[in-house]
Amino acid sequence: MSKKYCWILLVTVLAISNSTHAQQNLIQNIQSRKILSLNGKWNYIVDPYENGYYDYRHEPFDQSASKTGGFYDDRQQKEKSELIEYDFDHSPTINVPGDWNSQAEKLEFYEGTVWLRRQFNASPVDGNRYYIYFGAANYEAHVYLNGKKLGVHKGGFTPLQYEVTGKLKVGVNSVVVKVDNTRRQDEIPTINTDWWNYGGLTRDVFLAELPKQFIADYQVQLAKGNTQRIEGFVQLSDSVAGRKVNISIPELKWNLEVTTDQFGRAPIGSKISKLSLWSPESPKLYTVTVSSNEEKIQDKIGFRTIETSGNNILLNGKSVFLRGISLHDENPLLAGRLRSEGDMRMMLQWAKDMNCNYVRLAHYPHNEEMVSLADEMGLLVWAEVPVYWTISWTNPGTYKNAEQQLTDLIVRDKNRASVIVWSIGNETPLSEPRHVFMGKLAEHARLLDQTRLIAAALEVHREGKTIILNDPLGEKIDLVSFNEYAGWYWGGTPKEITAYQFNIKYNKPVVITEFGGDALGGFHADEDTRWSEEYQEALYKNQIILLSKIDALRGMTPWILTDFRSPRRQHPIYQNFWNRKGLISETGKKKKAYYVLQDYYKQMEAKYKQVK
Ligand code: GCB
Repeated sequence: MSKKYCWILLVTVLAISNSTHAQQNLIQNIQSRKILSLNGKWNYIVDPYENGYYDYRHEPFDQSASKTGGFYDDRQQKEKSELIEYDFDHSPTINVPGDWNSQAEKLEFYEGTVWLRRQFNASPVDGNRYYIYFGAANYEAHVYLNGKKLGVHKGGFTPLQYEVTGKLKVGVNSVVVKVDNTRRQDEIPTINTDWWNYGGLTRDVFLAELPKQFIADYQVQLAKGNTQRIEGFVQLSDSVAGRKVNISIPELKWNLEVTTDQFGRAPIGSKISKLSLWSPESPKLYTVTVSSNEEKIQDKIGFRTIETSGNNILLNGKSVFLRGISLHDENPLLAGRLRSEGDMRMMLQWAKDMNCNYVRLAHYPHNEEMVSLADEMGLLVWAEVPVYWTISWTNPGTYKNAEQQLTDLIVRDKNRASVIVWSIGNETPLSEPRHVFMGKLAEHARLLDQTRLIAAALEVHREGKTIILNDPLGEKIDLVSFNEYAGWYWGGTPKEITAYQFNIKYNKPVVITEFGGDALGGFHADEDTRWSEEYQEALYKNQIILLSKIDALRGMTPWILTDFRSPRRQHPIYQNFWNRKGLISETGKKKKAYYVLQDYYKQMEAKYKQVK
C-alpha cells in the first residue's frame, strides 16, 4: 500500500467516526452545500474567571449531568424566584465573523474566556445530515448546541465542525461557544509571538445540510510534474463499496466515472489533454463537478505543476522567480482580522499592484476564502502553520497539536492551485529536540502531499561579514528560506549591509522569507534616521543589492505588506502597539520602500520572461 493511500484511509476512518468531543475531520468544500449562515450578531458574555464553566469548587459544570449553572445552557428565568446569574438576551452583541478585541474598546487587550451565543431557526429533514461549521475560533473553543456539548477544538486558524444530526430542534436552537484565547506555553502558537492575539469566532459560521451519504472529501489535481494526468480521490462519508462517483470538467468535455472500494473511497488517475494551465499570468480555473447518487457539488479548480530542479523552481516546467510579500490576516485600516471578501481583495490587490506574483500568508493558516481569491487573482501562495519561535519541542501533545493543524490546513486547501508551499514553521531555534519535532512535521507534510513544496522560514547566524545558513532542517525541505534582518536588528545602517556575503550549505532554490525595517508612514528624515520612510527605502535598496549576491535566489517575501498590530511594539512615538515594517501604513498610504520593491519586481518580471 502506498504511503499516500495509507494516509487517505486514516483520514477517512477518522472522518466518519463520530466520537464525542473529538474534532471531526473536515468536509471538503462544505461552503458549496446547502447552508444556513450563522454569521451576524452574537450575544457575548466576558468571563475572565470562567464562572460559566466552573462551579465554586472549580469543577466544570459540563462534566456532570446534574450540575446547573453552565452558561452553555442558555437558561431563561421561568419562575420569578429562580436564580440565574447570566442572561445572553440582555448581553451585548458583536459581529461574527469578527474578533472581540477590535469590536469593544474594553476588550482591546483582553485574553481569556468569552461566551458567544446565537439563536437560529431550523427545520431538520429526516434522513438528512447536519453539521455546524466554524471557519476558525481563536484559540480554544467549547461548542454546545441546545445545552449539549458537541466538542472542544484547539487551534485558532483552522476550521472546526460537528455533526448535529438528531440534535437540532424544530424551531429555535441555541448555539453557545466558549472561546478562550489565553496564551499558553505548550500550545501552537506558544506564549510569545509578534502579532495581536485576536480572540473570537473570526471566520464564517454556518449550518450545513447534507444527504445521508455525502461526498466527504476529494482531491482533483495534476500529478507531480505531469501536466497531462489528473490524480486524486473521492471519499464518501460512509465505507461503502461499489458506489459510482462521477468527476467532470464540462468545459473540456472531460468525464470520469470511478467506483468506491470498501472504504468508500474511489481513487482518481486519468489522462487529460487540452488543459489551460493555471499560472499568475493566466489564473485559469475550471468548474469541476463531483457527483454521487445523492449529491452533486461544484468547485473551481486550477491545474499546474510545481517542482524544484537544482536551484530552480519550476512552475508548469518553467523557471519562475517568486515576487512576493508577506501578509498577516489583519486589516490595517480597521485593525482586526479580515472579515469580508472586500478586505481580502484589498490586501491581495495591493500585492498585485506592487507587481507581485506570490504572497506569504504568515504565520498561520489564513481564511480559506483568501486562498480561493489568490486562485482567482493569480497569486502563488506560501501557506504556514503557527509553529513559531520557541515552542515546547519535547511535549508530545504540542507535537500532536502542530501536526493536527498542519493536517487540517492541507486537507482544507489541497485543491487550490495557488498554494505551492506548505511551511511547517517560522524562526525555530536550533536544538536537537527541535530538529526531531520539525523533521517529523516535514515528513508528515510530505506524506500528506507529494505534489507541493515543503519549506520553513529558517534562521541564519553570522561570522564576521558572512551570513551562514546551515540548519540541518535544510536537508529535509525543498527551499532554502530564511529571515534576515541586516540593516535593522544587526549589520549597521542600510548602506553598510552590502559588505556581507552569504554561505549557504544547500544547493536548492533560495526564497528569502523576511527582511525589512520599521518606518512610520509620513515621517521623513535622512536615510540614517531610524523609523523614517527614507531609512526603510534605503534598507530595501541595499537588501536587494545584498540578496542579489545569491546565485540561487529565486524569490522573496519581505516583511511585510502593511503595518500590523502587536503588543510587543511599544515605542510611544513610532510604534504605539504597531509593527511598522509595513510597506503600506495603517491608513493605507504607500511608503517609499513600496516603490523600490515595485520597481525591482518589474525588472525581475521582465528578466524571467526571457528564462526558459
Ligand atoms: C520576524 C518574525 C516576524 C516579526 C518580524 C519583526 O523574524 O518572523 O513575525 O514580526 O521578525 O518585525 O521583527
